[in-house]
Amino acid sequence: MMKRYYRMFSAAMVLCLSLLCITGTALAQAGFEDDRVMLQGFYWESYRHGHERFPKYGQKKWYEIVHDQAGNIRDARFDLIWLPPPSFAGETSAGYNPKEYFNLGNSYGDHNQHRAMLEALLNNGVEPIADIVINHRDGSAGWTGFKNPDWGLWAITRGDEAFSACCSDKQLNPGGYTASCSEACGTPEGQRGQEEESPRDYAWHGGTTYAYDSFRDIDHTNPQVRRDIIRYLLQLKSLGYRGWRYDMVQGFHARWIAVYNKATHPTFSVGEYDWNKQGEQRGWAFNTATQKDDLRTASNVFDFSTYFLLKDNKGKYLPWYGFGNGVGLVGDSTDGIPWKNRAVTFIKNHDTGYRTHEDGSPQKGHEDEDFHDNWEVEQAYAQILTHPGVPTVFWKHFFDWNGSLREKIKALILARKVAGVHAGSVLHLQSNANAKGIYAARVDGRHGALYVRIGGTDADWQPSDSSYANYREYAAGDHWKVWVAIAGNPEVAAAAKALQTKPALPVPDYRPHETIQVEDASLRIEDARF
Ligand SMILES: [Ca+2]
Repeated sequence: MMKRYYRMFSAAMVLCLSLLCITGTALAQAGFEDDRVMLQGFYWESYRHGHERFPKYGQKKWYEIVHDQAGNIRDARFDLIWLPPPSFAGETSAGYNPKEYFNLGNSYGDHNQHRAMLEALLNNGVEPIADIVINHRDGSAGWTGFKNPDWGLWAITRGDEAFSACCSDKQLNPGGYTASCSEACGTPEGQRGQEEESPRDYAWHGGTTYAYDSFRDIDHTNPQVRRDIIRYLLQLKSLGYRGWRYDMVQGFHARWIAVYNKATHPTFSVGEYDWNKQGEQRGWAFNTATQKDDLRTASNVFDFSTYFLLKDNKGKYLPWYGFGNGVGLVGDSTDGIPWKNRAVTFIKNHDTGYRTHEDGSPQKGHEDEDFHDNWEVEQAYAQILTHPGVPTVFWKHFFDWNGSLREKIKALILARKVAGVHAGSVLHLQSNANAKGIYAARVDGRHGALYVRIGGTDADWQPSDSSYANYREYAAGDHWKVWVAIAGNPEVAAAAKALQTKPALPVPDYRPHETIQVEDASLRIEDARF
C-alpha cells in the first residue's frame, strides 16, 4: 500500500509540473521566489514577561517589548515577524492551548498592547505573522467547555480522549471533571464530531491525521467550526496580521488550509508539519494549494531537515553538500519540483534547544542549546541566510545573545538582499572546496551572485579559486565568509544605501468578530479534494 500511494502521489506531481508552466493566476501567498526574511518574534519564555509571578523577566509585557524594537527590526531588514499565538489561553500560557479564539488579550499583553505592537510593526514595514493553533483547543471550563466562540461536543473529533477519560469519582469538582476525569466521558457517538480524517493523499502511514492527547482535537469537517475559524482569521487580519504560521498541521487535513487561506488571503503562510517527515511535508504543502495542483498557491512548510542536518554536522562539511543539490527541503527536487520555494528554514525555534520550566529549571531534553554562542550559531546562519528557502532568525540570537552575532546576522541579511537571493535561487556547489573538506557555494540572486565559504580560511577557498571576479566581502566570522558580486561592484555602504527601503504598510480598521460575516461559499473549495 505504501508504494502505491507514493506512485499516485508521484504521478500527480508530474501532472502538476506541466500545469505550473501555464498557470499565472492571482496568488494567495507569495508565489515562488519569495525574497523575504523572517524573524521569530518570541521564545518559549516570552509569555512570562510583565507577570508578577516571574519577576526576573521585568515589568514590560512581551507585546510592549516587540513594540519598542519595531525600528530595529526594520533596520535589520526583516520583512516578516512570526508572533506567538494571539488568543487567550489562560492567565500565564505560551498560548498553544487556545481557550477563547476571539479574545485577543493574552499572556503576552492585553488587546490594546497587542494592537499597538502590530501598528508599530506595520508602520515600520514589517509584516506580522500570527501563530494559528487550530488542531486543538482547550476548554474554558473543564475539558470541553468552549466559550467565545461557543462550541459544543460536536466540534470535537469522535475519538478524542475527552470521551473516554471516565472516572467514578467525578464529585471531586462541581463541574464534574478533574485533571484525569472528563465531564464529557461517555457522550454518545452521535453527539460528537467526526473522526480524524485520512490524509492518504499525502501521507502513507495508512492512519488518520494526528490526534493530540493534551487538548481537544477539533473537527474541521464541521462547517460551523470552519466558519468561526475564518471569522477568527479575518479578525486577526483586521487587528494587523498579514499571514499565518499554522501549528501542528499533521493534525488536520491539508485541504482545510487551502480553504482558510483562500478565504483570508494571507501574504505568507507556513505550516509546522511532523518534524522528521520530509516526504509528507512536500505532499502536505502540495495539498494546501488554494488552486489545486498549483504549488505557487500553496503554503510553505518548515524545513526541519535543514535544521537537523546542520545541527548534526557542525564542523563536518561534506554532508552539507547533500546529493549535489544542497540539503533539506531546500535541496529537494523530487518529481522535478523546486521544493525550496516552499521551504522555511531556521536553526532554532521556541521548541528546540534550551528551554525552561516556570521555576527556571531546564525542561527535560532542553538542557542545552543545539548551536552554542560561538562559531556554531554563526556558521549555521551563514548557511541558511545565504541559501534558497525563506530563512528565519530566532529572536534571542538577534537581540539577546551578543552584539557581535547581531551585527553578523545583519551583514548576512544585507548580503542576501544586495545580491537579491530568494527562496528559489539556484545553488552552485563548489567541488574544489568539497575536495578540501569545507563548504562553498555560489548562489544566484536577482541582482548578482553571492558566494559563501563555511569552514577553512581564504587560503582554502575564495571565489577567485573558482575563477569568479569583481566581487566584494560583505560578511565574515569564525571560519566563514560571504562575498557579493553585482554590477559596478559598489562599496558595501553604497550598495546598502541603494537598496529600496520598505514602505510603511497600511493599518487596517479593527473589526470585532461579531461584525464579520462569512459566506457559505468560503467554507469549501469546489475541486476533487472535497
Ligand atoms: Ca487532530
